[in-house]
Amino acid sequence: SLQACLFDLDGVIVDTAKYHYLAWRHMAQQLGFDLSETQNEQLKGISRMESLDIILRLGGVVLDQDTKEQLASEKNQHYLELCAQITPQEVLPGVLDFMNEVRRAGIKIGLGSASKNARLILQHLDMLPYFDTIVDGTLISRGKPDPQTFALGAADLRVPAAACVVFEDAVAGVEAARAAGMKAVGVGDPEVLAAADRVIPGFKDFSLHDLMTLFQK
Ligand code: G16
Ligand code: MG
Repeated sequence: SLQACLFDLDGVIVDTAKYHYLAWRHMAQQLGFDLSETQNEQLKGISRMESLDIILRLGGVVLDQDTKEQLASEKNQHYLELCAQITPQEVLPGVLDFMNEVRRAGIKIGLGSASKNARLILQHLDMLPYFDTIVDGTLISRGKPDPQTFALGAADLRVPAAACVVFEDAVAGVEAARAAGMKAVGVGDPEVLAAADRVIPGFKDFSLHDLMTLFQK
């Protein structure tokens, strides 16, 4: 049965995905091409440098390593400026109610984010105390869709993968959860997240009982 809930950060707990998109799009436009929202889907859950490689490929631009690192660092500075005014009010609807219910039921809570800024964002949201473990982009060597992020979270919580449910808004994240042997609940569009075991639109009015019901045959 369920022993841990592992949450992605961007797009699940808070909509920082929109800030990532703004910052990447700005960079692309400076390089002379645009980045569409559809193209941006491919970047969700993907590490910073891998995202940059995908964007440059989309724009047909080839750059040397130094220039790429410079661009990635500028994008991150722009992203952090956009994130600077994040307050606890930006926690997505229903997330805290759901997490409080999960905690009261004795189920552990973990974060599994590709972001190197995850702790900072959680701090802005006053949410650090909710987590029994935090796996972020500073701790992993293989990003999503590799299972490492979620596998590390479960190991730290000493919970078997089969007893974990992962909440993810990204295709790569759903893939990572499935590859880790966990149940994947997609948060967002069922068409985009077709590989998830179940898909919910968000946490508004979503209870632990609803989660249990989702997985009853
Ligand atoms: C997030 C975003 C990705 C972003 C990645 C790295 O992952 O979804 O778009 O590229 O983190 O972020 P940073 O540049 O802050 O290290 P997640 O897993 O929280 O959705
Ligand atoms: Mg995400």
